[in-house]
Amino acid sequence: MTRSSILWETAQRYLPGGVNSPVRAFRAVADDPLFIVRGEGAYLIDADGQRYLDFICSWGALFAGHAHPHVVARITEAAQNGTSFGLPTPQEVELARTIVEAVPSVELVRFVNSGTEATMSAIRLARAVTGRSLILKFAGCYHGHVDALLVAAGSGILTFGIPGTPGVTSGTARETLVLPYNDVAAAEEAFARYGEQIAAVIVEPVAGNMGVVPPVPGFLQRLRDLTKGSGALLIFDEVITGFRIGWNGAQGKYGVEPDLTCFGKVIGGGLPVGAYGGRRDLMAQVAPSGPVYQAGTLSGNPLTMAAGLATLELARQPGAYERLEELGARLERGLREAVRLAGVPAVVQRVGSMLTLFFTEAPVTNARQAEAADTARFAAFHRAMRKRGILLPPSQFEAWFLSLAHEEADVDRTVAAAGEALREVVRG
Ligand code: KE4
Repeated sequence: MTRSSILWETAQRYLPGGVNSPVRAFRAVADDPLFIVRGEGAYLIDADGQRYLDFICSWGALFAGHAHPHVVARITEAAQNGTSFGLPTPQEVELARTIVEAVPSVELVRFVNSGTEATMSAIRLARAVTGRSLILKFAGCYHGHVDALLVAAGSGILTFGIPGTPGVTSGTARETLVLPYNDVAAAEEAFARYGEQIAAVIVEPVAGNMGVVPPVPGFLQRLRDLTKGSGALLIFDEVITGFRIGWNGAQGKYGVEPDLTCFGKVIGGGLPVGAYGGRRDLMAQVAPSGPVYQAGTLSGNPLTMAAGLATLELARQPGAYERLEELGARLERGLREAVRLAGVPAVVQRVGSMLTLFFTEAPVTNARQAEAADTARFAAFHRAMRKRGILLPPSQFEAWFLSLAHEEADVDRTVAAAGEALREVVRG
C-alpha cells in the first residue's frame, strides 16, 4: 500500500467523498486523487515522493508558483505578528489600494474569504441597489456555490432556471435566467422581454469553468450596452482572470468596464480570499456605509493580505505578463502540433496563461459545444500525462494554468509527453 492509497482510504472515512472540494476526487478522470505534501515552483510532490509538473496551480491562484520565497517570507513575517485580529490592519488597506489603482472600474473594494462569497455579495448588492430580483447568467460559467447561481438552464432559452443541485429551491432558481455563453441574440431577447426585471448580468469575461472559452468579439460590449440601457448592473466574475490575464484583468484586455467585479485566487496568493468591488456609488451601499449587509470574521486576514501583496508585487514586475504570454503561446503551439501529428480531433483554446485542450473537432464557444468533447478520451489523456509526471486539472472542463515558475524546458517536456500520450490514447 502506498502512503497515498492509505491516505485516500482514511480520507474517505472522515470527509464526504474523501475531499474538501469535489473536483479533487479525480472522479472525472477515473483515477485516485493525489495527496500533496509540498510544492516547489512549478512542481508538486505527493505523499510518496512523486514529483509532478503542475498545471493546476491551485486552480489559478498560484500565479508565482508554489512556495515562492518572496511570498513565503511575507506570510512568515505576518504570522510572527499574529494570524488574525478581527480588526482593521495596514495590509488590507494596502492591498485594497493596489486593486483600486490597478482596475479602473473599481473605486471601492471589500475583501471576503472565497470567490463564492464575492459573487454572492455582488448579486445581493445588485438586487439592493436596483430593487430588482432577476439575475442573468450563462450556461457553463461557474461563480461558486451560491444558491442563486447553482442554477441550470430552463427548458427553453428564455425560460427561468431550474435548481442545478438538490437543496436549491425552485423559488430561488426561478429568479435566475440562464443563457448560452457568447449568444448575443439570446441576451438581446432576454432584455427585450425581462429588461426591467433584471438586477444584474454576471459573466466570466473569459470562461474558465467549461474549459477556456474566450468571449466572441462584441459579446462583452453588447452585455455592457444592454445592461446600461435597462438599468441592470454588469458584474464581471474575474475570480480567475483578475490579475491572471493582465494587470487590469479581462476588463482591461477587452476594454469593457463592468459596474462590479469579483476577484479571488491570485489576489490571495494561495490563501483563502475573495473580493468584490466597483463604482463608489454602488459599493457605498455596503454596510456599514450603507444598508446592504455583508460581513466576515476573517475578511482581510493579515496573512492572506501579505500573500496577496507579495504575489501582486511579483506580477507587476516588468515583463511578468509578457513572459506568461510567451510560455502560453509556446505551449499552445506545441500542443496543436502534437494534436496534428497524432491525428486526434482536438482543439487548443488559450487566453494568456490559461488554456484548455478540448477533445472535440470544432472550436468551443459555449457549454453545449464543450459538453460534446470526448471526456473519456480526456480522462485517458490525463492518466497518460500523470504517468509521465505531468499533472493536468482532473477535468475536461477546467483551465490549465502556467505560473511565473514554469520555464521553457517545462513546456517542451509537456509537449513531448502530450505527443506520446495522444498517440497512446489514439491506440486506445
Ligand atoms: P471559490 O469559492 O472556490 O473560492 O471561488 C468560486 C469561483 C468563482 N468564480 C469563478 C470564475 C471560479 O472559477 C470559481 C472557482 N473555481 C473552481 C475551479 N474552476 C475552484 C475549484 C474547486 O471548486 O475546487
